[in-house]
Amino acid sequence: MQIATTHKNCDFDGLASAVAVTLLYPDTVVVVSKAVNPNVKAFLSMHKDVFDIRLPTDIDMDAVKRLFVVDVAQWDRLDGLGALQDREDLDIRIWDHHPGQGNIAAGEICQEPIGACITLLIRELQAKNIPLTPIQATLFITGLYEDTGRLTFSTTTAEDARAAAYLLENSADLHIVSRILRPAYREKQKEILHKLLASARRLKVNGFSIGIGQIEIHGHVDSLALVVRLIRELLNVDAAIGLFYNPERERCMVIGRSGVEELNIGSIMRHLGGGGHPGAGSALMKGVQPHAIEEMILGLIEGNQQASVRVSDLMSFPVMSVSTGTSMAEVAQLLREKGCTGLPVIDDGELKGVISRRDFKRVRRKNQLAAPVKAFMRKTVFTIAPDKSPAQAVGLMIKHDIGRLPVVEDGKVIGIVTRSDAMLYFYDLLPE
Ligand SMILES: [Mn+2]
Repeated sequence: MQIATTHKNCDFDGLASAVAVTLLYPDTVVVVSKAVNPNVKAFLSMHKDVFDIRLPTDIDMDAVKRLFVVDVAQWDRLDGLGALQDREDLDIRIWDHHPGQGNIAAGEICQEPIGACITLLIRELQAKNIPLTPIQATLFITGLYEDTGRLTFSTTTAEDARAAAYLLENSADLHIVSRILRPAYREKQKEILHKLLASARRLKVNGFSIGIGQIEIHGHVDSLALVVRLIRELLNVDAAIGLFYNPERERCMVIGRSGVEELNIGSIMRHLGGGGHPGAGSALMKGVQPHAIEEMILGLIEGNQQASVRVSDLMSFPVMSVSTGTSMAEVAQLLREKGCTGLPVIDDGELKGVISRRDFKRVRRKNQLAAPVKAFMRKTVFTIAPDKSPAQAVGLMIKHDIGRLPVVEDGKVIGIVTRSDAMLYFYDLLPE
């Protein structure tokens, strides 16, 4: 007997991937634990006759010769399959999109960073030309859309988008997808959202806007991640973090969502013993008070830029500059020659102002071109320190509507960062 299974709290990507395995390997039985996400539960109860899904307790574990694991590679995230863990004769094959995670020793493993696990299986289904029914294609695209935020999460790859195209060609029904993926927002979630919103603080940490809140919850509540996602949208912050503390059990569920690539929630949650993707993650902490957890998280976000790119990595240097006595005619020539839109004005290493192309609008008469730059430069200059993040540089440029920021250290201009430097960085074109 061969079975295909996925992580507990099965989501659509896990379910879709397990069902896809049965197309690649007929006579495989899909085994899903009782703990499934609420919308998966609703889907399964509607599609009872279409998909034959069994519980671990329905399976004679001794009869299992082959185990397919999808969307996970970790024994303790499987439910009710502990009996298989020490079986040496078991043939195991894994598909997963969480590289570097997991402890299941498999004969064959496909573990790649990609938006959804189902994409890895569609690759094989497509290569083998295995036909899909519209219902299968719809389930698969539901998993793909759920894990990629309908192809918007930063973890989405071109292959995910091609997989979506393939499923649409195979009659995946997007009306049904929208109904299935409708958020599980009910009375309980509304109550929690209101409480969390009331408790949430909006902070600026390391250049990121963060919404963080903590509330007590009693007993089990599902779809907390949905509440955190809504908080992020309502507060319009780069990342939202919800702490759900259960005082009776001294447990705190920490859930985070990030909308910016530079703030990796998954890595923060791994520091707390949990896990996740750059955009979404969670950790369950025991015996730690929520205010202490909150401090840890803010500390991690504060240190987040430590290993990543800083303004000093994108800035240009040495800085081309003019002095206050340089004539406007010379400045104009320099701007033309160098193809830049502005220059800092520096006397003896001291920043005096900035002159840019648009300041030439104030040059009305030709003879004004003989005047020194001092008369036309902007004297209020915004600068940035080299250890700030690119996000902070862009924030300043947007706020003050400026195209360049001199980078200043110990009172000296050591470089300049421009809007196009920042754009190149955000579009990942930073030279290696
Ligand atoms: Mn997944």
